[in-house]
Amino acid sequence: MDNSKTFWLPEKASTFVDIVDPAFNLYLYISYFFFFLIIILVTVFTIKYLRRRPDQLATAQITHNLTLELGWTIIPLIVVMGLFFIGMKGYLHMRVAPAGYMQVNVKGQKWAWSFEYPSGAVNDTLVVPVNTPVKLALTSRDVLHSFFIPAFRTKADVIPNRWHALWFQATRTGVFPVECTQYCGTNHSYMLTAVKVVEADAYSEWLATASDPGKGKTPEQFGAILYTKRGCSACHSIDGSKAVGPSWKGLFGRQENCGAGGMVMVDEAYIRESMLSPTAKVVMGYQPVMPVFQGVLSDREVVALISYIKTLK
Ligand code: HEC
Ligand SMILES: [Cu+2]
Repeated sequence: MDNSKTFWLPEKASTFVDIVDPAFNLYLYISYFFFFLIIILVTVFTIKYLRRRPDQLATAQITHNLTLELGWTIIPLIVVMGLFFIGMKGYLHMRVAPAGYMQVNVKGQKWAWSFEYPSGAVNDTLVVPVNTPVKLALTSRDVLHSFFIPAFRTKADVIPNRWHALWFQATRTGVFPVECTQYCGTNHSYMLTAVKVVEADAYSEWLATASDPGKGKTPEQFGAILYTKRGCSACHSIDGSKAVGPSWKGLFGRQENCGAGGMVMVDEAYIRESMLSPTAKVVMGYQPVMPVFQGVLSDREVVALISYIKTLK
């Protein structure tokens, strides 16, 4: 099978391709048919019924024609009902995950995704085994996002205080892009990640390491991993450049102007507070947009992040 993208459709990598692509092509061909039919008729009638001389008689005014009216009501109705049936069948299939699926919880936040596995593993890309039904339960920590995997032909809105589900079964290994398709703020267009589809053994191996990411690492090394895995990198640079949030370079020991909160000396307690209740002290010149990490980061992760920030001189 040719899995590459076509002019209209992205590359193919899930079982839904067999449902979505034929339906899409059918709608497309019907649209082509009527598009060209209308263009041709408009052209032909324009030429045929053009009033060439001022004294030429206008065509008779026809006000009713029962046969025509029934025709243009009943034929489109049959076409549209057919399309509805095809669409509904595919939709129902794509909504209900088959028995024996594995579940991953997905959280959207400005402007990163985190994937939480039943084993406790947390990752910033989605890793799944090939040829296995996977159900995603999606929710958002802040605003409306949307989770779209073009190569799998599946998408769901990601809404705060609510869980949405989608499922898929990947048909081949590879790395496929994931996009956010609801405008969610400044860095919406960078809210990208990927699904990595791997063989079953590679998946078990990955899951074992991912379930214990701090294993054999110093807190500093673990913190560096969390910086990207927990999405901090979406808003904080480590090279001194200003982003949505202040850079972490030289943060530890700096005097920070927190407006009404006064001048604050950045120490372990302050960094901890910044993660767990970001609005307690908001740094001057920044918006209070940082997600709350209370109940999200474990104590060990908080310590690791603090240790990492301390190394960024
Ligand atoms: C959506 C953007 C965003 C994300 C994601 C984010 N932050 Fe922030 N962060 C901010 C902003 C904006 C500020 C400054 C305003 C404030 O103090 O709340 C800030 C402030 C901070 C501060 C205080 C910095 C200073 O100069 O005083 C720390 C520490 C911090 N964040 C840590 C983290 C950690 C750790 C993570 C990841 C687990 C993270 N942030 C994820 C936006 C973000
Ligand atoms: Cu988004």
